[in-house]
Amino acid sequence: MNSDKIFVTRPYLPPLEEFLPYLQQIWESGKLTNSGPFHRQFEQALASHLGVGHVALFTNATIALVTALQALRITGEVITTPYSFVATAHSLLWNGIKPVFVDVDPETLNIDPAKIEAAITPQTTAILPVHCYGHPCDVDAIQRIADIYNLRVIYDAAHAFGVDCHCGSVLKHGDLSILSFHATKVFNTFEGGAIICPDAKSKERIDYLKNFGFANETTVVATGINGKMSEFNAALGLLQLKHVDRAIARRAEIDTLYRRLFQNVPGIRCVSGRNEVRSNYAYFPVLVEQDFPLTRDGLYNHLLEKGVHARRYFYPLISEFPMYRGLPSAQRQNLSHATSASNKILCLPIYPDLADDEVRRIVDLIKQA
Ligand code: T4K
Repeated sequence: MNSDKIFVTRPYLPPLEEFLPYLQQIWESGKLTNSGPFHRQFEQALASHLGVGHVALFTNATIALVTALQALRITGEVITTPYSFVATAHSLLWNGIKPVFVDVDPETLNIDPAKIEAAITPQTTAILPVHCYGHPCDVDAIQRIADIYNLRVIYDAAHAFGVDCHCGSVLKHGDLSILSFHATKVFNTFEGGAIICPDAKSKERIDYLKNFGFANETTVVATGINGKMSEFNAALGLLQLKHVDRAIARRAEIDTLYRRLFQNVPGIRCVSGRNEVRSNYAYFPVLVEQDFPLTRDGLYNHLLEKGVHARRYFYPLISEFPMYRGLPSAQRQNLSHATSASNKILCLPIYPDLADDEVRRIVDLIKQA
């Protein structure tokens, strides 16, 4: 990777010498995967770090999402947001479920609870919202609707590691929440993910499902998949837990600096969450409004020419991709806020190693555009 370029993110890695003893243990034990000692330790340490009851580790968040839907036996139609990474809706298609897209709130860019009820049909079995950018959804409003219509709620919390809302960890809401530990996330294990489960029984079922459906050596109880996290990834996760609070604190400083530097820059609107008590500063999304001299794509290309690779998360909308665009709910007039945000959004670089001078350079490039 060219070192004078700045990318939207750069994975946080602990000092290599701190990881070597973990590797040595793996080499000595020969236990590489299938719920080994690091896997068990990491599950417990993670649950306590996040303040949640039960954690089932996964090889990535996409397989975790697919498995979560399978675990709850979700069928028919599921209400979700088009404003997300494509894995959110793909997890529905992998389960033979029809996605029904609902527009987002124009401020938070999370699913708008006020629009959910109108999308419910007799086939609806669940809601799959996303805590986009780690900004919590309106979890109370969503739960109220779910309770009235007897729907399950599965949160795609891929961005929401360590985020708290009014009543503690946002991961405690809904029936299940799914985290991603991909290299590009606030907390990474290279690749990885997890399902946050409310009780030991649901964790047990999920653990079977991620291990081909094996309940014991000779009994297969369901058409499970191989979603297990390896000892390598679990060991790295254990070590990363020691560093993550400091990494998030540095992200907070960068977020504050961006917001200060963008005060009085016409046409650049910083996206903010509404419901968080503790944030993780996973992304720094801005909306490039009409009074900015360049279009969003103009600004994206301008930055790219100067060596800054910002990203258009999330453009195109999921509902624009070929496997979704034929759905009635995918029509643009149904998704006007999501469509508008998708055409204006730009996620600027934010990661613990990003220097203040680099943040100033990025903002100067934007001001000069
Ligand atoms: N749900 C939501 C809401 C999600 O956002 C995601 C994933 C998922 C579910 C599924 O989670 P996983 O199954 O992945 O656990 C990235 C990630 O691949 C993806 O995990 C993430 N969301 C999505 C928002 O972003 P790309 O295509 O933008 O990644 P890429 O490779 O272009 O990386 C972005 C930048 O990060 C690069 O320009 C440089 C830097 N980078 C990246 C990698 C992979 C590094 O410096 N080192 C690296 O190893 O999708």
